[in-house]
Amino acid sequence: MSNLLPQAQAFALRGAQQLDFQRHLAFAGLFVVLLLACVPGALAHEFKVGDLEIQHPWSRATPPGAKVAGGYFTVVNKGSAPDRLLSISSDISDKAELHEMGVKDGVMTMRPVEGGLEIPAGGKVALKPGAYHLMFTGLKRQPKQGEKFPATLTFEKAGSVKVEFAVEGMGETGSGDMDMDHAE
Ligand SMILES: [Cu+2]
Repeated sequence: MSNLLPQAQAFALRGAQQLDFQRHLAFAGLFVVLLLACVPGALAHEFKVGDLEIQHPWSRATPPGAKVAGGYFTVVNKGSAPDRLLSISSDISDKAELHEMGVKDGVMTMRPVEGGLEIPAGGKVALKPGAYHLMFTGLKRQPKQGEKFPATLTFEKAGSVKVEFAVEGMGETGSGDMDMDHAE
């Protein structure tokens, strides 16, 4: 009896610790949920092909009659060789082009990226408003906020991968980055 007591105590203590741990876990889970809720567009979705990871492709709702829409995502290259994003296609538009933005004589300009976009070995490239981005030109319909539309990205080495662009609100700039509207 006398040596049962410490065991019972130890058992009770372990139970309490476990409960405490579970409570911490619940709080941690809640914290993550709250954190995700605070970051716009953080309902993360990603796609893999070869050594590449395509993170959170997103686009923006467009006003009626608009002929172009932007496309944004981050490509992470986990491999030891560089790769190259060569082309993009989607049913939502006639064409999709890779653009880069720059400042020339104090004026923002954008131009097509020639020869594809290099994704360095072990590095990443972010396509975002005000920088490299996709442009869906000749829209066949307006992307609507809350929907997803499919597109295919083709890389030189990794090949093709089907992704889905999450359509966000018209004013969405992607984590507060500089924004610029495309002329039609
Ligand atoms: Cu553009």
